[in-house]
Amino acid sequence: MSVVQHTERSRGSEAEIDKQQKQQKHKTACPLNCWDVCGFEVTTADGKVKKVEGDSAHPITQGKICGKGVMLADRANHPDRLLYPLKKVDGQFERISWEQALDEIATAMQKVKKEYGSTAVLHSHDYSNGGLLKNLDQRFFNAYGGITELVGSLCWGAGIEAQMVDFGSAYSHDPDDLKNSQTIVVWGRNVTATNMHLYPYIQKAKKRGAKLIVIDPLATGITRIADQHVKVRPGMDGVLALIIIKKLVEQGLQAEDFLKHHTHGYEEFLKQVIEPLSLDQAIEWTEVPEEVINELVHAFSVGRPTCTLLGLGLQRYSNGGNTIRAIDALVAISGNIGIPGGGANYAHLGVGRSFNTTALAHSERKQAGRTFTRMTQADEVLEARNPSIKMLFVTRGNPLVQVPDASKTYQAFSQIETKVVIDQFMTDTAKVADYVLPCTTVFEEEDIYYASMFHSFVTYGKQVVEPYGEAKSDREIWTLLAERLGFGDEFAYTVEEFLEMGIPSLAEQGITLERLKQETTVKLQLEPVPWKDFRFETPSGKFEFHSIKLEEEKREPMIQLMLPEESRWSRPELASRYPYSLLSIHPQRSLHSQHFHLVQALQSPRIEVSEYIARQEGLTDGDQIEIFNDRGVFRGRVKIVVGTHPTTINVDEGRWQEFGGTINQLTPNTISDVGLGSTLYDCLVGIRKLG
Ligand SMILES: Nc1nc2c(c(=O)[nH]1)N[C@H]1C(S)=C(S)[C@@H](COP(=O)(O)OP(=O)(O)OC[C@H]3O[C@@H](n4cnc5c(=O)[nH]c(N)nc54)[C@H](O)[C@@H]3O)O[C@H]1N2
Ligand SMILES: Nc1nc2c(c(=O)[nH]1)N[C@H]1C(S)=C(S)[C@@H](COP(=O)(O)OP(=O)(O)OC[C@H]3O[C@@H](n4cnc5c(=O)[nH]c(N)nc54)[C@H](O)[C@@H]3O)O[C@H]1N2
Ligand code: SF4
Ligand SMILES: [Mo]
Repeated sequence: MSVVQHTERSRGSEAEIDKQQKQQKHKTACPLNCWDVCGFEVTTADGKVKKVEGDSAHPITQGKICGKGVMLADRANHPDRLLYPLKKVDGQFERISWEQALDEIATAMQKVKKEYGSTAVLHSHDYSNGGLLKNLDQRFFNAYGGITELVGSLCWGAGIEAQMVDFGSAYSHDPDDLKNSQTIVVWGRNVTATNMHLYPYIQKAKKRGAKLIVIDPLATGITRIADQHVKVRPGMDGVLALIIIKKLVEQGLQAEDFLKHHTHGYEEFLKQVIEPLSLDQAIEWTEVPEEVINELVHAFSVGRPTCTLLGLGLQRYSNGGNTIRAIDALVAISGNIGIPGGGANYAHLGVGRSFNTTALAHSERKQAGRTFTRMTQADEVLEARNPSIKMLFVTRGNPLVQVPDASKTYQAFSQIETKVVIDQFMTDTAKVADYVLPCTTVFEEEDIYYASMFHSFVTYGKQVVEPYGEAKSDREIWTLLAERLGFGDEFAYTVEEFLEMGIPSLAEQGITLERLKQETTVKLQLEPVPWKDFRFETPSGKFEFHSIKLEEEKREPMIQLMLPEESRWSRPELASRYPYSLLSIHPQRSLHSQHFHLVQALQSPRIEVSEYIARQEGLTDGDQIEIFNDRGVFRGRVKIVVGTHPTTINVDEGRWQEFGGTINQLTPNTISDVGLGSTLYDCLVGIRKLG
């Protein structure tokens, strides 16, 4: 070996050693708005994130995460990542300094407040990052004087209120409790795509002999392993639940004792809602044959304990609240409430409620206020007077892609004088802004991740790398703006002090910030079998078929048999023009719009049609078509899918303009029956083949 070679070799291995020394592993959490809130193990080197893996010590994650979590490293390191503040000048974005950006934004806010009042500012946000400190946006706007805020939810609004009305709150069983179920009903939850860590629990239960029924118009990963796939017509699940109840009661299979002692309005419910419903009518509406309805009666009664795992898709309809109420009623009447292995598992509010977010929001500082709903924000911006909306902040959201009736949102936002977007990428929403401020990713900030809808673990996430470029955390941006606006004292706290502010109620469970930092992932003490004492949080203390809360609010108190707004029976004329139901479910490989630029396979628009539709319209795979209704049009290539409801189409949501545009050009921006929920899937469309 020559001398040169030798020195090169040793230099190489020194570099290797150097590199390995610099390589470090850290624990943090997935910030994405997902059921699972995984624990991460992150490898860093040279101040960059190198790799994201699942934390093997996290009891739910068990070392496995989905591709969206893995790709967060690519998102952080992406060449298109925003790293400097930008200002639009003559239609083009120019790099400016933070000083300039913050000074100009603060000046504009002062001017707006003085001339029009603080409610001339709108904050349009969603929940794309599940960190506790993300609630500081509210603190900022409250201290500013109170603005126009968004209420309601594109996501789960109708179902949450439905469960509040029926039970007094929304709690789920611990995932481990699935070991006690004889039957599992996955009702509109796309387990393998959206909630992958539920899958092994279901597999285990199946191996043990539990029966799996999936009720979903589409064929998904979980329908593949189901013993029974019920392809209900979209929006008709409430009718399905009611007809199962009718048969169950006719056969005397109801939980008599529970109904007698722990429910309110049962007899009235039977008389008003169940008795008038005919089997033939229910079969026509749901398209579920009688034999299958009989099997479902069996599954909820003889097949007990029956665990119902509700998804959120089935309540994004104009009748969504009553759909969830009808399913809650079925679970209650069949005696599956408060027992191990049972439950109407929709959400898990216990987790969020364990945190003191109101202390972080500091609402006492608010002097004025106005609310728009998330669904109707565009209409309300267009109609707003005294004051009209002069300034817009968008954070933790991409409303131009994710909010229904997208062309209206575009129109409304475009007319607002000053628009500020805080994001990591130049999204479709950022493109219409006047100022775009670059924010850090999960790896560049410290927080506690707590927002699971599925399990009760919370994870402390430390900062594992310095902010990239000039990116700043949302907290820091609010702090710097607050200082300029004269309420810097509201933000004169360290990250640690803010985190402490949000967790005092955890102390009762022996959970302190110190413990969270030490153990990273800690389980909250939540009841694994909710309602086991049959003491409900409703006004009557009982499960309410007839809601006292709704009655007091002068709204319809009884569970209603309701059909979706856009159906052949509700709007025959509309249905004659637009014969197909359009779903726009969550993409498997992207968290809404966040991963489209990272996955090439996602970038060409795809319209999934059933074999029946393909025959009706003379379509073959790859044909270029457009789907349309009165609100808009969407173009893409046909993909024929098997095993789905015959007249249902799906186009995954989240698509950027440059990859074919959002499906929300077609969706309605109306509000659900109960709760302020969206009606995104209550949508009829027609098909046109392109030349
Ligand atoms: N990969 C991935 N995972 C995600 C997300 C993501 O964007 N991508 N988003 C996260 C968020 S914010 C949420 S809210 C959750 C949502 O989690 P899910 O509720 O599981 O997901 P959705 O895509 O909203 O819809 C779920 C299912 O509802 C079905 N469905 C639609 N209409 C009906 C109906 O009328 N009846 C019945 N029975 N079923 C119906 C759809 O066919 C679909 O299979 O997922 C989270 N996880
Ligand atoms: N057609 C149709 N539309 C839907 C749905 C559907 O099923 N069909 N689902 C609805 C549902 S369930 C939901 S939850 C909504 C989701 O709607 P959004 O939350 O608006 O969707 P995302 O694509 O996740 O956009 C989040 C944006 O926040 C940015 N971001 C990420 N982390 C941070 C951060 O820490 N700070 C700041 N400032 N920004 C950050 C991301 O880069 C991204 O651009 O969409 C709804 N829209
Ligand atoms: S998106 Fe969900 S499943 Fe994927 S890593 Fe994050 S929390 Fe886990
Ligand atoms: Mo959501």
